[in-house]
Amino acid sequence: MRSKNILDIHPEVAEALEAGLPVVALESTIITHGMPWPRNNEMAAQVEDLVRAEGAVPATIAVIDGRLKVGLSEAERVALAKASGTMKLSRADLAFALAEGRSGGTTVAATMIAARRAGIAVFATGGIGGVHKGAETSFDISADLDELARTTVIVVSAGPKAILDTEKTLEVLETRGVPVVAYGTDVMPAFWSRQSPHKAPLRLDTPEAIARFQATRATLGIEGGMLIANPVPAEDEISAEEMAGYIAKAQDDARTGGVSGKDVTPFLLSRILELTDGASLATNIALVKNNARLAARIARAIAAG
Ligand code: PSU
Ligand code: MN
Repeated sequence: MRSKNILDIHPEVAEALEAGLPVVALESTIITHGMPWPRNNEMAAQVEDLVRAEGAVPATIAVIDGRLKVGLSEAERVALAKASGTMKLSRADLAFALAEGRSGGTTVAATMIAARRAGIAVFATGGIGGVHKGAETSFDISADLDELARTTVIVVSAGPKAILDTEKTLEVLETRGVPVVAYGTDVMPAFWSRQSPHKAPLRLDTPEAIARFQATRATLGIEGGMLIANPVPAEDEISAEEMAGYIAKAQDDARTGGVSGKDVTPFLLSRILELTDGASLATNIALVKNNARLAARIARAIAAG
């Protein structure tokens, strides 16, 4: 699966993969488009440290000057976090950025493609993209959902972002055969909040059980990813009722401003940050850390398995 000429695998990551040690992939659209400087860089550094503290090697994935990086040096991470005009890369344009020598943050979809190629089984993010509210007219459905259906990587998230239509997102995932596993709860979490109104399709309570489930799928010859929905810690959550008002206002502003395509998610996230006076960003950072911790434990369970 590994192809050294297209991937720039950081030596620390390459050694860990060679030795069968636990590795956790991390995305970079959250750095380039999801959070403002310098919090994005602080978050990325803290998440990497946390993965190390849990006994796994972090591999932040991004495209820098046409090279697909699996694991960044500190200087590369800082430059990416500071840069403006970087692309937001998904399945459609990952290869474009490589062919054209561009730089960009990789979304969940593009990070999964690179992780799979590198031989990394587990990936931590904040929230996946999904079916947007109003998708029945806008057709705005994230490529993350199709990627989950086809690429065998375990994705640890805090549930679909609450700016999405959770019910429709769950329907699409079910149709495409993607297992959605809530961690330690029967209820689907909703990113900034621990609870959505929806029951989780599946529930597991330990990293070992998640590793066993994915191994059993592989034994059956079932390809594709799995979505783990890990609720944000109680002390960091913002209640769904409180978020609903901010989300509706941000969506209104997006509509009025004619925001479309790949700009929708970054616009909504930054507008919600303003409306909540920064509280949504603190919660976003807390939930990414929480997901990185669980991803490291799953990677360890797989490596031990
Ligand atoms: N989660 C966050 N912040 C983000 C994203 C997720 O907390 O910025 C990014 C992810 O990279 C995800 C992308 O893949 O948003 C989805 O974008 P879209 O809806 O355009 O597919
Ligand atoms: Mn979209």
